[in-house]
Amino acid sequence: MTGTIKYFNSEDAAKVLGVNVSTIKRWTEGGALECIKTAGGHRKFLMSHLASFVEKNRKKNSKVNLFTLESEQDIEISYRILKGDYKYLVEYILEHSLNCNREKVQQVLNGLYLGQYPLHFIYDVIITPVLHQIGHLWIENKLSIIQEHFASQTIRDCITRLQGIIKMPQQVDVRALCFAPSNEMHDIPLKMVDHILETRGFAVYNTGQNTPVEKIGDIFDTIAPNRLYISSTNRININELQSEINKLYEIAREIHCDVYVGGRSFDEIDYSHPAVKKRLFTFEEVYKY
Ligand code: B12
Repeated sequence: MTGTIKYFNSEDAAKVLGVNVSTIKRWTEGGALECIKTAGGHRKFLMSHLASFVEKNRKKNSKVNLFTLESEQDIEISYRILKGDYKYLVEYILEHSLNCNREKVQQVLNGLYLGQYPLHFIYDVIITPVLHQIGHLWIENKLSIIQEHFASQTIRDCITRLQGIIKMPQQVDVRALCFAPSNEMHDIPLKMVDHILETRGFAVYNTGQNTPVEKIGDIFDTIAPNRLYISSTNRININELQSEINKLYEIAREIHCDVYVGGRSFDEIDYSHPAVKKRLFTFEEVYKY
């Protein structure tokens, strides 16, 4: 895991340790932080130099910008986040979600958010590719069904916990109902939609997995949502699904509620209804529209 990085320069070391380059220089000159000097006089750092500094100087290191650095691997992750090495981070999350290692997955997600990446970006560029990878591995019989469940549950938990550290804006007067129809167990995309809408200041009502449509009229009366987000991935019984979704479109139209749809079922499900504003394909679009 640590094999590919050979050296950090002073700027990298400063970013990883959360200090200025001048502080890095001072620490190296004072001998507190080891380094290698190149023939041209530049400082180069090995991961082990930063790790042993962190180990010996926990107090000095209190201003770290992403998370507490306690091991070489923490430094590596912090560095990859700062460099935007998404391919590495996707692989890392995949590996640790398959092992149900929530702590490691959470560290990366929190680190990305604290590193100023927008939530929709984290979902589009990191989480979605991880979930797609899990799908590929499963199709290729490289994962057991249990491993697939382990991984998706770990991710589900970690995105929920990430939501706990997100700074919420002031509420605006928009009520959004997030809905997953009957037989729909894929609720991770809907959760991510829900989280993004919260960051827009909307009041969000999420029905969660597998929601029958019959009683939905009551909810529309009580909440009077301005927006309805329908998420559908599973298309086992397409006719039943279409008729459920048609009911939702109709109820929404009656109360002038705008409908947004998302998920791969809409490759087959008709969404050319006057209530439907848009089919959304990315989490960035959920943030934008
Ligand atoms: C995790 C997972 C599960 C988990 C779900 C856990 C959970 N709580 O969500 C479990 C194990 C329960 C599961 C079960 C099943 N699954 Co599954 N699952 C997946 C997996 C690996 C990831 C799904 C996911 O979250 N993707 C991430 C989302 C964000 O990506 P996306 O779906 O491409 O969506 C994009 C956009 O459409 C948009 N979007 C998606 N939804 C929404 C919603 C809104 C409102 C908006 C605005 C946008 C939006 O965001 C994404 C960004 O590009 C996929 C593989 C894959 N390629 O996705 C299979 C996959 C979806 N599953 C599949 C299947 C077949 C099943 C089962 C039938 C398996 C079985 N035989 O039991 C069951 C069905 C259960 C049911 N009744 O729903 C198939 C679906 C094929 C199809 N033709 O529909 C897939 C594609 C795997 C495969 N390649 O065969 N699954």
